[in-house]
Amino acid sequence: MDTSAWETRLAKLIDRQEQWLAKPNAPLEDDNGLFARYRNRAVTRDHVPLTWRYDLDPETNPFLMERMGINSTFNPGAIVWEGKILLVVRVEGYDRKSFFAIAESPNGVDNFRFWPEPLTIPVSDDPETNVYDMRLTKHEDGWVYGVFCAERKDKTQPNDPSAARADAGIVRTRDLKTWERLPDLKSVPQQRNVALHPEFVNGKYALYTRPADSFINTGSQCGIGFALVDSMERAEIKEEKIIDARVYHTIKEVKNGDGPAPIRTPEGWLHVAHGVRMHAGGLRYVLYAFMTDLKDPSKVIYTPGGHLISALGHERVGDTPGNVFCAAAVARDNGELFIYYGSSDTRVDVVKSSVERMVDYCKNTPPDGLYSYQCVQQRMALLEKNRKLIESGRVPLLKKLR
Ligand code: BGC
Ligand code: BMA
Repeated sequence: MDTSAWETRLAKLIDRQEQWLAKPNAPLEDDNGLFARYRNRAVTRDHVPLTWRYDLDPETNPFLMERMGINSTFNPGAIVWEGKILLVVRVEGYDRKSFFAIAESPNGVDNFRFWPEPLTIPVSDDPETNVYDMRLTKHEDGWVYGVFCAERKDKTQPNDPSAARADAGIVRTRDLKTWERLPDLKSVPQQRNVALHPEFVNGKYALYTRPADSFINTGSQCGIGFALVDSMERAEIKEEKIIDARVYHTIKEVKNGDGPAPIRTPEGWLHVAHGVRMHAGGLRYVLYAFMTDLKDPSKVIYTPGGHLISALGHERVGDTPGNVFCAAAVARDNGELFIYYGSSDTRVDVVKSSVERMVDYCKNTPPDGLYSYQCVQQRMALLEKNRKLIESGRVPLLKKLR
């Protein structure tokens, strides 16, 4: 073992990571009036501490090789905590198993640093093979809940190694350090993408659900559901109603699922969800927004048409090219709103908007016209309105357009 070469390599690894973590982030200029993307990714696998990946003993790791690599960091849940923004990141090892780890940033856009250890949340009596995509909810009952997908091999189909079942795992904490595991959500259909509403509804806990007949296909089940449960300690879905259905030839034809717990705004609950369609290249995941009524959160009031965010540029590159997926959005007291999303199941990206802008977007963007004919009519209406404005001369700069 060449001690000086080993140490030089270690020094380089440490320096390189520190530089990466400390890199300031900045919004890009070319925003769309609704949100701004950022120059750098928020969290990548290179953010993961070296101590989780390398055996740092020169005796047992003379080549200083990365024995236990991290493949990706994505689909976080988020919370504002003591003035900082914390993400519970889905961290996936080279072994394809995910686990959760908290990354903390003072401003929500850069300097995300993982806490010293990953979360070691207790497994249930029937241990899941994989856990992922945790939605965090600061509930009015005083607990912080995490609802995530707990995936197990489907033991009724022993001869098919791909047969699996998705259920909603539930944990809760008061300090984000000690996590109590509660029984999984009891549900006849499979459940992935479940989020807990932050307030009681008619004295009960309210869940946004995503029932599915099988592991990949939702089958006869039709979209984002809403269910009331008496307790989170024995949560069981007895009845769920679909509040946001899948629709033919839209961004949510094949599947959809709610993202983070909705954000309270003066004009309704703001949701960021994902919609999926199928095409020759596979499943395509995009993000969309909708709002529900403040008094009755199961009542959808605004449905801006089309996607809010689809993968662009570097976001298109990764393990599942072209997909974006969201389980995290936070609003700060000053009205700033950050949306965190996994791009191509590879890293965490962030955009900045505001509650005011998102509400304006939801209220004033026409819903999907559903037919090409209607969609071109919507566009013609816009064009006509603009034409009249140009002719009126009210906005002199518009003379440049025809
Ligand atoms: C993967 C998820 C994926 C799901 C359905 C799971 O095994 O870990 O990322 O969403 O399968 O395709
Ligand atoms: C799903 C999700 C995500 C993932 C997405 C795209 O079904 O649960 O974990 O980001 O597929 O692959």
